[in-house]
Amino acid sequence: MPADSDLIVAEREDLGIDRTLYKSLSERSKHEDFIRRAVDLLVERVVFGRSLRTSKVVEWAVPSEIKKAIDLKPRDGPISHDELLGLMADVARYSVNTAHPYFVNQLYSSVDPYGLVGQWLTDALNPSVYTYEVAPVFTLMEEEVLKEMRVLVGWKDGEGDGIFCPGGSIANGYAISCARFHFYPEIKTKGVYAVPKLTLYTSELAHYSTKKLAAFMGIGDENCVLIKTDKYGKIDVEDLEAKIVEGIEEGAAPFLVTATAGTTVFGAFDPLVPIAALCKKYNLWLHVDAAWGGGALMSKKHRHLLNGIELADSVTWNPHKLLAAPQQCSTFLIRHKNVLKEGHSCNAKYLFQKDKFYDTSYDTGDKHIQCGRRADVLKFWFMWKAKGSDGFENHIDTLFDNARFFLEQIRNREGFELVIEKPECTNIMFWYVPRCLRGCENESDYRERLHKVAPKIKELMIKEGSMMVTYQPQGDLVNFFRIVFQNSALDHKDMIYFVNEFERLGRDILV
Ligand code: ABU
Repeated sequence: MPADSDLIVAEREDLGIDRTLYKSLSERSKHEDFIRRAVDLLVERVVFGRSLRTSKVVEWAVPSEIKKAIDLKPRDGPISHDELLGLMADVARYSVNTAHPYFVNQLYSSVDPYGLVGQWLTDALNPSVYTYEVAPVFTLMEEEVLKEMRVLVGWKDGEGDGIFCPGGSIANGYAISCARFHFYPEIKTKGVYAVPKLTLYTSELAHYSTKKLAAFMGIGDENCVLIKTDKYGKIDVEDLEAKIVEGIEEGAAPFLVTATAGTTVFGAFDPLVPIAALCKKYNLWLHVDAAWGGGALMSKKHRHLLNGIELADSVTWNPHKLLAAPQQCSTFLIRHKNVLKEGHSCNAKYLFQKDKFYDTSYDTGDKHIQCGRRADVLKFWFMWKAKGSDGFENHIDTLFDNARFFLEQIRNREGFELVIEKPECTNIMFWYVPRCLRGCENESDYRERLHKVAPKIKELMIKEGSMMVTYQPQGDLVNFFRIVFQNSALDHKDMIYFVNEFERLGRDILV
């Protein structure tokens, strides 16, 4: 009597589909043609086809259209290689074209050619970076890359430790965890019941992750105290000290300040030197969230923005942001050598056996809260090899030059109003004022009407696919655009394109 699996094979062969293709191994006879055609599709239609300025940034479709265009439901039976290639094309077609030069919507953009190949190599090798025995090259590569990043931060000889994390939010969470363990090591065994009421401090314009992770880690988001900012979006150091003192007087235990080097919306850099002085005075851990602005450390011309970062206890730096590494590539760097390991290790015997035949100090996975972990280092290392530090410096200098050029273009152009006169990073914030609102600034409903402009322009740009730029309100400010530059393939002509495109889409809208 044939086994069930043989029956299934026979049944599917009737339909012309080889049912043995469920086996998870690439075999030249079965997969070579498919893989080569898939790679060809990726190279031609995704990589090169989607980075042309003449193509659309997005093929907008409502959910029902995408559901109709792509059979999203997993099915009982397999489909053919030709059908799979068709699905690939459909997925690409309806996905946002983040490689497009006019995708300037988020704090990441472009698909760097070397980063992409590095990522493909990572995926083909499919490592999980927890032990040296399964990821020898990546373990050593992480050590070198993270050390070089610590040198750029300014810690003597690159001293300390570091890890690649799944995103900047988690890196900011590691800062909370490490700071807490540093001051209260009993937290690891006894939990939050054994420590005083902890408070941490960050600016009202900081990334929400510090608040979120404070909640996640049992500190409570109300104990993440938000500090006022000035008109540039920088933390108000006097308010910071006042709030720390207030916390102490109320019997709380302040332990951490998270300063930001490149805030998410305004791109503001907090004044790190006076913040570090306060941290020293009150014996607090200083973490710098440089997820966005960290890339500026690679430029002699712009690294002054992060003056004082060398005084930090820890730093978040996401190469997938300003340095344009592919998603995702986030790091947490720490000046204290052993805190990550001592604060997080669990010594699972099935992974981190101490009696292995090699130097098990290279089994670095136990200092992470993750177990399985992608090798996000390779794409960044590969980019660094391909471009050199000099290439990254040119990249950063180009971004800042483009941002300044764009700023000067809109500064005196009718219809454009700057939110921040002198933005520090490569995000520029502005309102676009259509003709119907010009001269109405003193009317009572002006702000309400201006608030409606950005969503309307956004809808037009998305439906045409001509560019993608995000907008948001912030505090008392009604909706404004934030255009973000981190693709160094853009030039001044592109900056003029953006300005003209805002005028074309927005000039005559009615609100
Ligand atoms: N850290 C995520 C930032 C999201 C964005 O504004 O692009």
